[in-house]
Amino acid sequence: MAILPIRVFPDPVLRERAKPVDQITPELLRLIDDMAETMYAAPGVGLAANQVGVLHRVFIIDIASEDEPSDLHVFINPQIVHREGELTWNEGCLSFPGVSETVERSAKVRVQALDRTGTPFELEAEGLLAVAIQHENEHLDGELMIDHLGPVRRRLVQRQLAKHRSR
Ligand code: GNR
Ligand code: NI
Repeated sequence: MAILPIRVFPDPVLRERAKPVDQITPELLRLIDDMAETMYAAPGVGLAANQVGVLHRVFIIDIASEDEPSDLHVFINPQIVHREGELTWNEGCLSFPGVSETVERSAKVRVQALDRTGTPFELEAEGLLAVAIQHENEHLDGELMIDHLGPVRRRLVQRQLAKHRSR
């Protein structure tokens, strides 16, 4: 396994749309393992393939806290098929180091995807898991946390990023 470099805004690959996976190959499984190692090392609660420069529709999430056993969810070709309610959450993103911003999301989502064996599953999520699913799913469409912010907050994020870079 390997820790992959995480692409940071404004890397153009973060604005690309990832392509559906049509076959689960050993290379894809290796990518998923490397993404997991990268996410745990960061550490982060989720990671989308775009963030390591690969344009496949794959993301992973683990929202288990440090004192709990790891609980890795792998989503291949995910689709959010139902949304309910609204919430706001203070989000971070590994592609925006040093930044956290409050974002409005759906409170509950139902998502369909394939797991790492290619088996379809459906998951209903709320709270942080629901937020992470929406955040990661947007990465696959080239959408980012800052797209949810108004112009003032967005400017502030640019400044925080610049500050973080020169630290
Ligand atoms: O590590 C992460 N934490 C997080 C916190 C609140 C909402 C979303 C996230 S996702 C983020 C990792 C990341 O950038 N995934 O794309
Ligand atoms: Ni992110």
